[in-house]
Amino acid sequence: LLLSFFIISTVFSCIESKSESNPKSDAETVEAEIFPHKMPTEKPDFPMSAATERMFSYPAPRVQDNELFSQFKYTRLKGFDYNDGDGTISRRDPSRPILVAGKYYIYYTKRDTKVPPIGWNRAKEATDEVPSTDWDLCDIWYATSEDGTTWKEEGVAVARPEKPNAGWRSVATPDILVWKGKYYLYYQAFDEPSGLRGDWCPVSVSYADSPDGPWVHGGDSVIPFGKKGEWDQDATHDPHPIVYNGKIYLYYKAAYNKWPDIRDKYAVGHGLAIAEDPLGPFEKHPLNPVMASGHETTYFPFKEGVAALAIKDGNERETMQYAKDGVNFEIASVVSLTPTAAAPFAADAFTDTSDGRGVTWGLCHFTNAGSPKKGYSSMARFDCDLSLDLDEPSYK
Ligand code: AAL
Repeated sequence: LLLSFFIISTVFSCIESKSESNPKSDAETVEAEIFPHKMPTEKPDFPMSAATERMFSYPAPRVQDNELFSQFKYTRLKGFDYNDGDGTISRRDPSRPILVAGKYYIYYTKRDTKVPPIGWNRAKEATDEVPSTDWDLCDIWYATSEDGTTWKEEGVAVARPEKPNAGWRSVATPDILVWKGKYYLYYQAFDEPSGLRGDWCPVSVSYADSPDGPWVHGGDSVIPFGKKGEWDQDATHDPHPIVYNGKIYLYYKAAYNKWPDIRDKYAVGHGLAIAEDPLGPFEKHPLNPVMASGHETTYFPFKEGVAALAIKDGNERETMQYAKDGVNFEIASVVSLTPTAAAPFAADAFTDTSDGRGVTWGLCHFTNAGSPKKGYSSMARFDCDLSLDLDEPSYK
């Protein structure tokens, strides 16, 4: 490590001495003496190693110091019971919290089954009472909080409809949109036990005049599947809307070849579907997928563009990304111990801002994947510093 630091320092001082020509002010001289090895902002024109050259493709020389770098602190939530972790109760994939009349609201997948899930690879054995995966046989519940840590579970928001309506097998993984004084929940609607042919499901929407409901069914297959052979032909997951450029930007994920037999060709992409009305029609962006890494979706307004967190899957796993136009994302920083299914509180997610302020906390989930017999998830809070409004960086 010391050796590589020495080599990098030498390269930088060499770069600097080659690019130096203007006389320095006193302050610059002092700074240059204390910090002699400053990274030049322009790429110099002489031979460099691949690693040194690559440093000029990052938006900032030191990704740890830029605004889209953070560490993450986790806190156990109060107010939720999990039957002593026997796997029969699960809460996962929370929506982003919204603040209404002094109370935060979240919506999430809840499973309350007689037995824990048996696993996607045994999906054929799933019954009306035996779930295949953690998100099989679920309903969408909601909870409120005054501080984001202690929650009160209020009840069901959207229940599984009667067979054969879309989502009769399970409704899961919701997220929320606030638009013109109304509330819209987008969620995955399963018509078969997850794992049977993959994790196949489209997205449905319900809406309400109040965050407490009642929720009215507003449509199914809101984001149309791609044609056969396309990356999102069988699944649209993790719907995640923000308001941007006066429209609804609905980001979503498709995991193709996820299960069961072509796992070596598994890949994940995120798409963008845009609409002028929350009930659609949603038009897919021609450059989809707009993100080729990341498991669940996490997008929020940042400056004039959109920031995203890519976790878990893909070549760019564990990165924060930024797109000035909400479409063409670039790596902004590399992060670790990232929140799974992150749902940050973004006060300006739905205000159509062109000056997004970022986020400092949100919810996520942890999964007890150790034993398939006890597979369940619980929600947690994370705190971070991905905001432009903090005076003192707290988790850099
Ligand atoms: C999650 C999400 C979606 C998937 C499953 C439940 O991590 O990506 O919601 O369908 O796993």
